[in-house]
Amino acid sequence: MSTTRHNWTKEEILDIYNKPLMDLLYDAATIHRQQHDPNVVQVSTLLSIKTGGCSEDCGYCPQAARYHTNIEGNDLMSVQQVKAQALRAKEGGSSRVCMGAAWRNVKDGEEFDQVLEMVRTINKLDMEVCCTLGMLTENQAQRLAEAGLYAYNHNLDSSEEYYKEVISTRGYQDRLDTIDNVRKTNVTVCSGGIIGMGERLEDRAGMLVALSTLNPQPESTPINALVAVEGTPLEDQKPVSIWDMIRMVATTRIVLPETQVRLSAGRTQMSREGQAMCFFAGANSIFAGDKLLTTPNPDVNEDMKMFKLLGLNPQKPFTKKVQPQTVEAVASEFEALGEKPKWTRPEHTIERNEAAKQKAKAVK
Ligand code: SAM
Ligand code: DTB
Ligand code: SF4
Repeated sequence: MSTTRHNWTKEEILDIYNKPLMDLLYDAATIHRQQHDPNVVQVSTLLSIKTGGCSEDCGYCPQAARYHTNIEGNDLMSVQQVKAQALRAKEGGSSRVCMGAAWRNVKDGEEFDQVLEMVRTINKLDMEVCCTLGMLTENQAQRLAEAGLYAYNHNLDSSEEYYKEVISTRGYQDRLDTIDNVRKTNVTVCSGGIIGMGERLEDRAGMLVALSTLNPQPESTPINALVAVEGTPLEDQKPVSIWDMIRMVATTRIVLPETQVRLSAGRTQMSREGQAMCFFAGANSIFAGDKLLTTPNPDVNEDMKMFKLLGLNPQKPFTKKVQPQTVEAVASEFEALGEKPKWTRPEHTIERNEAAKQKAKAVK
């Protein structure tokens, strides 16, 4: 049985990543089978509950207000809209709903109260509820936990070094602090990253060092292939090769043996054969739904056909951890603190982000 280590070095991880592919696949699949049922894949449905207009400058993101992308922005969805979508997702075989908001951080007030009600509503449908809302204080994490949140997604996205080349409006430590705040509650941590942003292999390994050092390690780890969206600073990045994706998934499986490795953005570019190799290499979760947040994702029916072809079964909700109890708003033991936390704004200059911003100004 493999043991979970928190002291991996970048060199060790690079050695794994660069192994002959057959050795890498065999090692990853062996660990995968020791820790997980290899024929079960968890299905998460993404729902963009508030789209676009974000104040951050993340170089990969079509929802950053400062870049000119072709997305349709939306205010916060209603609880009823979210409930309807969650029911559809449940019928489609999904065990989890992941609600994403284009926010830098959560602010106490009406909108957050509405999100808490969404969490209560979906938990009562007996589905796992995940949120990804940006940075959180400990009090906000507690309130989400009390509403019945199962997971919080907050990605490290790259190595600490390369993060500075992609985002100038917040620092790596802000991400770690939010993850820490989630860890103080009963909510599970979902944290991973993106490959294909122009990073070196050392940065992919560096991100895995950072994730593996977390103790406990994240319960789920999304591996996104960059979707290069026109108008973003990373619009010209070349698509990630399937071999890179397979190597990254396999390495993640070895370094984070207990986590659920999620095939995330970029699946529309992957063949069924490519995805099958990722499942063999240790991926055991997908984002389902015809859309990710703003970009396309494979059709749900096509995914179910792929599951049938490969003999994969969708994971039942609350297989890994018991369902959290929902506390109603009136019975809450927490109050909104209205804190104004000091998340950092390093504001260093990233040339390609500046260029994309200037291009957008010229268009607008
Ligand atoms: N605003 C929150 C935040 O940044 O944490 C939550 C939403 S944000 C869109 C969630 C994650 O989506 C990011 O951390 C990143 O990993 C992923 N993402 C965003 N744009 C992407 C793209 N073009 N390609 C791949 N992944 C992307
Ligand atoms: C994650 O790691 N990937 C998802 C989810 N967590 C929120 C988001 C992918 C977004 C891809 C670009 C888009 O559709 O806007
Ligand atoms: Fe905003 Fe999140 Fe997009 Fe960054 S990744 S611009 S924080 S929505």
